[in-house]
Order: sequence, then structure tokens, then C-alpha cells
Amino acid sequence: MAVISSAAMGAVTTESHIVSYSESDYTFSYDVKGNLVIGTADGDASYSSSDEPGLPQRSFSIAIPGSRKYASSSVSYTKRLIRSDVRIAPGPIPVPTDGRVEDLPARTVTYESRSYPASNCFYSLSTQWSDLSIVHFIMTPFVYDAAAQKLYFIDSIQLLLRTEERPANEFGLNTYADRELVKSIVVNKDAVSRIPAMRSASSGVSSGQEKIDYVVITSEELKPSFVPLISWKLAKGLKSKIITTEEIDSKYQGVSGQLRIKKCLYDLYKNNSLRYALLGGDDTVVATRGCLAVIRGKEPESIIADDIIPTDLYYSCFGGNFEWDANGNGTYGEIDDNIDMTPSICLARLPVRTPQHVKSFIDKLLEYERNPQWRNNMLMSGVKLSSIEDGRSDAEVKGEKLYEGAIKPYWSGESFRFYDTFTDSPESEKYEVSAANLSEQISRGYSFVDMITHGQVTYWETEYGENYKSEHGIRQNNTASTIVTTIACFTNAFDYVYDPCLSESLIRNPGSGVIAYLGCSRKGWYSSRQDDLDYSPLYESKFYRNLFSNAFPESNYGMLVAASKLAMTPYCTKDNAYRWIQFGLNPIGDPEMPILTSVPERFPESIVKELEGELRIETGIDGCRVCVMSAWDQGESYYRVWDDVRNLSVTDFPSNFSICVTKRNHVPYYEVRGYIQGETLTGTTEMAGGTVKIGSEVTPLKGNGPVIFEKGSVTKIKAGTTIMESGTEIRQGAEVTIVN
Ligand SMILES: [Ca+2]
Ligand SMILES: [Ca+2]
Repeated sequence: MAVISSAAMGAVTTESHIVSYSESDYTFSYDVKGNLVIGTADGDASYSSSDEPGLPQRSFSIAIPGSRKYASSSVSYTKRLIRSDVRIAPGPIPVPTDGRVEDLPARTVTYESRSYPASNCFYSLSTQWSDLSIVHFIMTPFVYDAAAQKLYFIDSIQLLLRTEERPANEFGLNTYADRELVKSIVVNKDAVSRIPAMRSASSGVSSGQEKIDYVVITSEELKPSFVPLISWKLAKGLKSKIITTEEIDSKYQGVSGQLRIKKCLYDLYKNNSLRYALLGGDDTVVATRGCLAVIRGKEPESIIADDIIPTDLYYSCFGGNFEWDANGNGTYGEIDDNIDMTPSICLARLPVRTPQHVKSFIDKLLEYERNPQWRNNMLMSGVKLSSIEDGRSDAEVKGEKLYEGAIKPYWSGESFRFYDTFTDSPESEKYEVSAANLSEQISRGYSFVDMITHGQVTYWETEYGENYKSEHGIRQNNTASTIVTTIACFTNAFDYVYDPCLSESLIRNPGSGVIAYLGCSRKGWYSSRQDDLDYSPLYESKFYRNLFSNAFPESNYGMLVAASKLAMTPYCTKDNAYRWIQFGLNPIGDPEMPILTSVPERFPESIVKELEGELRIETGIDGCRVCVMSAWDQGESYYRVWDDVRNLSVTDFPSNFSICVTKRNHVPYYEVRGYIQGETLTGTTEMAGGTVKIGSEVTPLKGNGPVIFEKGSVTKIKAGTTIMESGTEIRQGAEVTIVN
């Protein structure tokens, strides 16, 4: 795939792209009715309709400057005959993972006497920020002549894309494309670097405004519990803040709480350069925006499923109709509501209700980020969805396809297969996927757990006996850190009357090890074809491929989910299962959390040396981020961040400071040091840090002189090591508490 030429003709610019295809990327088999089934080797494909010949299609996305927009396109190609006298099986049907196990026999559909598809390359939609747009096409290399029963293959398609100036009145709010996000999706990655950015991640703060990289939105009641999280993000180099819904309601105008929150997020994004947002609470703490999703049948009036789905995506997309209700009927997210599914921030939710819930999660998260128990392995589990063929359940077949296509080619971690029809246990399929065995497996500390099964709000369906329920989630133990993904229905319905749902039971349990949960808040959907990953598994496949193929320099959870969902938007322009999952797949966890993809390395203690008036940092590896800040006032008096460095010399550092060095797949180097010298302490003072040294000559950072704790002063020192040297005087009536 490459751009071969570009020519300007007046206001319209034409660029040419060649898309190459290989027959060996596709699989061909026959169903019981003798129809030819066309699949893909890596599972990364969708089908246009279950009533048309099932020709696998993929999106093809091109970046263009934000000042331009899609005008028209045309394609040319040569097709060659690959099969005669052949009937193509129809596209698969979406089936919900809600426990209704249906028999899904092979179907024969009568096609019109014409060629399919109507076009081998059709324009789907544009993803638009102010400074960059992505034009998405959906393409297939197959042509099926239904009348003559002939199948053709196209080895390469030439696509001519014509763009024109985007009128000023079509711009809407100012938004800025994250270059890494764009590169993860488009074919012309080089062009992305050439399109000038209106704002980089490190600039873009309005004059007189503070920079805010990371925000937690929660209630007044839960605010204090989030402080340790904010302190850690700050220490790592992210300017972070908690804003309460009470503050938002008094500061921002809007008819609903949801709109006021969204206005606040946009304000922080525009003026403070916000990148990450955590919604700190379930629907009782931070409201959800319910969006209508519909899945239609063959007849336009027939509805297969519809539901109002809590859609956190609403909060991260600022283009199109801001309120996601352009037709003003009070129903959100409809096709004619002019919604734009282009994310500008990385957002996730922590569905908690109490300070204890918050503490449980943050303790797990900080343990994972600072001292991870990471075995770099994966539990791939599942139970029959609809069928068992040749002794293999569709869950096993889909799970294997997911692993072979999106995980194994990129990742060296180990997987343990735990399906109803096959397991890697010595007992093999006799080792049942029961609640007890699943609990036992999760307790072994897998880094990833993928669950392909039916579900409801409070359980995953198991193979045998009792289901794995919220009651198991509440009691689950696991000393390692675990990220859960699932295609099951409803298990992430954090807004349901019944609380906790399954995701909540795991994320709130301090002992479960679960630090992130990616699953649908309503129905999930799978393809009726056994070896096909369409619908929910395709979203999972995008997520794992993005993660393990190192598509992003920093593999933050929120960014990975945002990129996976953005890659699916070309399929989401109609009332269908893709759009449904786009709404319902809400990431649970911390949006900025880096996901490890190997057993992390540790920086040696020796990388930071404190010399006479100089902090010398020699990390031994390129691409590190370093943050040095004044420790005892939370960075108020000194705060500096260096990105993409290897060695660093800092000479203006304060007498108490934290230093944090981070790098992908490394345990952060984190240390706090403080010196008390040449001062008289009165009033109340709190000091926290790894090492605290007190005395008249303990550091060159301050003038020499004795330290006097005055009568009436109250001092609390919380440190790993506290050293008091000569020149320290604690006067009668002074209170000094030292806690190790
Ligand atoms: Ca509406
Ligand atoms: Ca809930």
C-alpha cells in the first residue's frame, strides 16, 4: 500500500493510493449446504450484510490535513476469475452473548442477479479534528457475479481520493488530533508527520492557565480518596487535578449534569491541554449518557434489538453535535443526531460508590504501577456460544483465532487455554470451566484474562453447574495484576439497579488483582460463523493487536481502547451491532495506566546520583521521562518534566524533592529525599519521603546552620529512613513524630 502520486486541479486535490491484496490472506471452505465460505487468515474483517454474499471487507483509512475534506473518490482495478459454478455463503448474522443459545444452521439466501458488492471501495465517513482528518473507506478484493455464479479476485485496487477545502463554517469546536492515535489507523503514516499540528501534547495551554494532563471527576464525598492517585500521577510527570461534580454544576451551564461534565472536559481540553479523564464513580456518582442503539433486520421496519446504552464515549468526543441530539427529541446517539465518534481525550470510568472502593482500586493500581507482579501471561477462556463442531466449541475456535491473529504474532508471553472443549491442563477437556475452576485459574495471577462466553449483569456463564458470579468476583483472590477482556453481555452494566455487576465486583475487590475490565455494558455480539471474529471479538482483536504490536510508544489503557474503537467507526454509520458495541464497550480502570507487555525491567539504584549541587541522572537507556518536583508541597514550588531523555543534569532542584523516571516496560524509579538544615521549625510541618536528613551540614542545597524545633511546633516525618545529625535541637514543648 503506497501513495504513488498527487496532483492538484484547482480547489480539488487528487491523490492516488494503491491497495494490494493477496489471496493467501483469505480462507476458503464449504458449508454443509455446499456454499463457499470466505474468511480471513487473521480474523480482521467484517461483512456488509447477512443478506448478501459474505465477502470479507476491511477499512482503509487515509490522513489528510484538517483544512480539507472528502469530495469524491473513484477506483480502478482488474479482476481475475478464481472460482466458477460457485455459490457464496451469505454474511454471518450477529448473535447476542446474553445466554440465548441458538442453533444457527447454515443458510442459503437468494441473491439478486447482479454483481456484488455494489462497490469494491465505498466511502464510509471522515474522522475530523481541526488540524487533521481521516477519510475512511471500506474495501473488499472480491467480486461475485451472482447471475453467472463466478467469483473474482482483485490483486490491487487503485483508489483516487479527491479532497477540497473545508469551509470555515464546518469546523465546529477546536480539536487537535493525537498523532500517535492517527498513525495507528491510517495507511499514510508519513503524511501524518508532515501535516502541521495545531498543538502538541506539551503545549496548547491558554495564557494564564495551568496545564492539566489528567483529571478525575468525582463527588465531594469521594474526592479525598482519590488524592493518592493524583499524587502519583503528579510525581510521574502529569499535572493532575480532581474536580467534583458539585464544582462542575456551579461553574458550567447546561440543562443536564452530563452536558455540564462534557463542557468542563472540553474547557480543560481546550485551555489546559487535558489528555486523560477518569470518571470516578458508577452512575450514582458520575451520570451516564444513555444512547439509543438499534439493530435492524432485512426489512427497514424490523427491529432485532434496541436498548438505551450508557455511553462514556459521549464525554470524550467534542466534534459534530456536542450534545449528541441534533434532532432535539431527547433521545441521544441516533443516526440523525449528527454524533461524531472521534475521541479527543482518553477516558475511562471507575465504577465505585464508597471511599473503601476507591482505596481498594488505587492500592491495586499503585502496586501495579510501582511494584508490579507481572507474569506476562494470558488466560484464554470460554464456553460454547452456539455450537460445537468436530469436538470444538465456537468459543474455543474464536479464542484460538483471536490468539493466532492478533496476539501470538506480536507477543512472546505464554497463554493457557481453558475452554470447555479443550484446555492446556493435563486433564484436558475433563478440566471443566466451572466457577470453582475459573476462580482457581484467575487466582494464579494471569496478566490478561479473556473470557468468551454468554453473560448477564452479575455473571459469566460457565460450562458446568454454578456460573461465575459477582459473589465470586467479590471473593476472588489473586496477588498479581490482571486485565480482563470479555465479549459477554451485560457484565459491565455498572448503571443497573443491581450493584455490583460483575465488573464492579472484580474492580472493587482489593484482593482480586483486577486493575482493568473491558466489556460491554449491554449485549455483546458475535458472528454466527464459528471461526469468524466479527462484532465484539473484532473489537478485542483490535485492542490486543494495538497493544502487542507496539502501535503506541506509551501503551496507555485509555489510548489503546480509544484507538481500537476509532478503528471500528467506519462500520458504525448504520443501526447495527458495530455501533451498538461502540456505545456499550466502556473501559473500566485508569485511562493513563501503562500496560506492560513484557516482564518489566528495573532501573538500578545507581541511576540517580546526588553530587555537590547537582542531581545527575544516567538511565542507561533512551526514551525515558523524568519528573523532579518539590515533594513536601506537592510540586507547588518546583515542578519539571523532561521527555525522551537518557541522561540529565539538574542543578536547580529544591531541598526536598521527588524524582521519578519512567519508561515503557520498566518499573519506575521513584525516590523522595528531603533535607532540613538551617531552619527553625514552628507551627505544623509534615514531611514524607524515602530519606529525610536533618542537621546543620547535611546538604549543599541550603545554607549551613542548626535546625531548631521550637516549643509548640508539631512536626510529622514519615520516611523510610530519617537521619538526625549534629546541629539538631528539639526544644522542650516541641512535638516531633517519626514514622517509618
Ligand atoms: Ca435524538
Ligand atoms: Ca453499579
